[in-house]
Amino acid sequence: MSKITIDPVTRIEGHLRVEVEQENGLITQARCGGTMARGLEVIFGDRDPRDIPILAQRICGVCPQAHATASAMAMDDAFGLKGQIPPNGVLLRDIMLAANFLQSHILHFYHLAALDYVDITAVRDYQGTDGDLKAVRDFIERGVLEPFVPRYEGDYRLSREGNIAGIRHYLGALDVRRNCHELLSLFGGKMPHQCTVNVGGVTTQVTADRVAAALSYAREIEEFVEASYLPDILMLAEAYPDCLELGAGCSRFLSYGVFSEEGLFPAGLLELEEGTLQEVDPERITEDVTRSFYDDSTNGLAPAAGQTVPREGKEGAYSWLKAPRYAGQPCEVGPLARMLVGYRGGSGVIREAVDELCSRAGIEPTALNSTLGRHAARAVETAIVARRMQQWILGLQPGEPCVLAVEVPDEGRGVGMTGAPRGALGHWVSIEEGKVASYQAVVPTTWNGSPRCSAGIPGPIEQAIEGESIKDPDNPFEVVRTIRSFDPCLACSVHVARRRGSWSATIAV
Ligand code: NFE
Ligand code: MG
Repeated sequence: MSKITIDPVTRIEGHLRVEVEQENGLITQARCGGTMARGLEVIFGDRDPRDIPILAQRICGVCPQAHATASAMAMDDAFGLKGQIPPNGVLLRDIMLAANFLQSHILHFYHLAALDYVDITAVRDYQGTDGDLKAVRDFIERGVLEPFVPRYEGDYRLSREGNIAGIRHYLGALDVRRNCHELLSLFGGKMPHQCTVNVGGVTTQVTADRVAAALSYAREIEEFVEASYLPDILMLAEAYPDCLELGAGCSRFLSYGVFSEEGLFPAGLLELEEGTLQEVDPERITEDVTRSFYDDSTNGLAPAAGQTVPREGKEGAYSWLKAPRYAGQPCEVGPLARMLVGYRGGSGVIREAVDELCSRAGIEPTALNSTLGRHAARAVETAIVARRMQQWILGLQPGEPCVLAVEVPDEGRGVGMTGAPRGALGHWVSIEEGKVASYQAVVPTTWNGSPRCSAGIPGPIEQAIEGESIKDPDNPFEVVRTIRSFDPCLACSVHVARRRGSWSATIAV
């Protein structure tokens, strides 16, 4: 038996440490720990509620729009405005969140995960005329290999042409991501961390020229997804079929739904093995802190009553992530969860897109519950969002209102449950004397990357790694491939702060 420690796991967002025990190449135990502490929920305490949708974006620079959206929805609820947001405001929130989904998914696939499968050193002997590829070749020839190495070696299987195509799309994806941000900025002023989504709607104006510009960006983004992203996934499915057979997590999938288009991304809890799909009951969500660096007195609280009381160095703890549980069980969240819940939950758009990709790849939809399947599900979701978003843009009404006038209530409680690129996202707020009295965010990577709970049940990423085989303990590429397929973001999932020097007794909010 030996232990392998990967710390930090690179090409993800944030600080993740993974320890695995292996015996004769079989992983017997995995522990996933978030090693960073931050502090956003605490910072929100005692502030004007209207500041929070702006501040909450600072939980993360990759998915800030999801936090703005969830926070604005929580405030709509607490202010008594749920269901009253002007149609333009609802659509703009969807469009801006969609732009961030596209940016985030394309970032994750091309700039973080693809290098697990695409051998970038194949560009070394590139003799063609593409100026960008020649620039990468010259860069590598100078001996500057970061950010492409260090990497785990030993399992690059694409043809030379396949690798070159992957590298070309890696570069093209940089421009596409800029376009996603520019699209969002048309309505948000800037990106990351736009300035217009707030309680009551979106503080901008819809004009015909902005609609035309947004549509043109969206069409260009969709072209890239159809011409590069989906074909690249099919190329990987052909070259790495074994990656479609490993890496299943807890096989219990949770989605809160996302975007306002009726029936497109339904909410649900799918138990894949039992084949059951249930409605989501938010009352069944709790956060366990048995193996997390938080005070045991806060164990098992529902988010609406949640507290954040850090206990650095707590005996037996190994992560700054709490362990969210639904009815006591861990759940996988993310594009795979949304695609499987949508497939079972009657979304015609999802069913058609999943069936099309699966038939082109020659696989069954259940094969998506795997390391490479998570990438395929994310690509399908990207295509759906890129296509539907154009309809949402066309639904905007120039000159019509986008936001309500609001008044801060003395008291209120609210919840905003939606989807972030990485999965189900919930924000819970309570307001007292017109100020934020408490705030809790339960975030996708907190679900996926959670440590064990009081029942000893490992989190979804831990479960996905346990039982995997590794060929070479010095190059555990199987482990990082599986971890990256979840697209972890540790900034989102810890969001707890340490005040200068020591933890403050008043840190609980
Ligand atoms: Ni920092 Fe995030 C997304 C959220 S992940 S990227 O998507 O919320 O936990
Ligand atoms: Mg939290």
